[in-house]
Amino acid sequence: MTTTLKYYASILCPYVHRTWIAMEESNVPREHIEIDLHKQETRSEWYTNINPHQKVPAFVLEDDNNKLVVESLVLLEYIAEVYNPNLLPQDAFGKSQVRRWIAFCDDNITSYLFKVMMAKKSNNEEQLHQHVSQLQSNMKLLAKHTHLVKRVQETNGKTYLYSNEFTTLDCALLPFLYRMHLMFNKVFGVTLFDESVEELRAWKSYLEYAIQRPSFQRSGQKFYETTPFEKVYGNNSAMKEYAMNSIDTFDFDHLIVDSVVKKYMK
Ligand SMILES: N[C@@H](CCC(=O)N[C@@H](CS)C(=O)NCC(=O)O)C(=O)O
Repeated sequence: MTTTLKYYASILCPYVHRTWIAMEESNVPREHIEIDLHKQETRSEWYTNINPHQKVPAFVLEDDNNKLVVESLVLLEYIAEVYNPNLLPQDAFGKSQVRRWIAFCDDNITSYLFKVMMAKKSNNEEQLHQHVSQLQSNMKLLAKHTHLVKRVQETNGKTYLYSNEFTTLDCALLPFLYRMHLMFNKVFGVTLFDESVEELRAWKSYLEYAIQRPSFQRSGQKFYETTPFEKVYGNNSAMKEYAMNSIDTFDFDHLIVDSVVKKYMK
């Protein structure tokens, strides 16, 4: 098993967030190297030499000839296989279903964060509402197939997306669902979780429950519990820009919303 893993990350990035949640779930020992996305550090010569794809997240396996592992969904599989098999169901059918719904979410849910943002940026309200309604239909479909409404009722809201166990599907989707929830309310002025639709109520309940998980907190608002504040702050111009120069002033939601608005919508 790899003991020295270099983790190239950025607190702003939802793809990184997927892997950070899984790392916290699995207590993966690592060296965190924060990449400054606002300064396009992924395109720098030094980073390109490490990762020619010029993206975060990335793992470099120091004990294994500095091998490079990239792509957030591949990294989730890697973490599950090397560190934490409990992130996937134990049976082959269960594993196949988690992977199936991850693929579904990538095409039919997570992509809507960017679609809605682009519609808002071009002031196309009609397209924005079409995207929201298509997204809600896709969410209803997933809820139907995973029996989310029934499980939420049976467990009093203590359930996850595929089953009552937390899986890589939750790691893959939560960063995007959370950002959508924040952006839709604060920036787009639309309600994602329409209370009159039972499947969307179940989704809301799922999000509220899942984000209380320590792994979600420790990869977001409370990241400094496991990753030294200076590590992330030192190299992060967005944090400095929004004056989050201490743990007391750090506000994850504010950082996410403002940096997304600044980068994509101005
Ligand atoms: N498909 C990649 C996407 C990763 C990605 O797009 N990361 C962004 C930050 S959120 C990035 O590194 N962008 C830098 C750039 O494009 O130069 C994954 O799932 O890991």
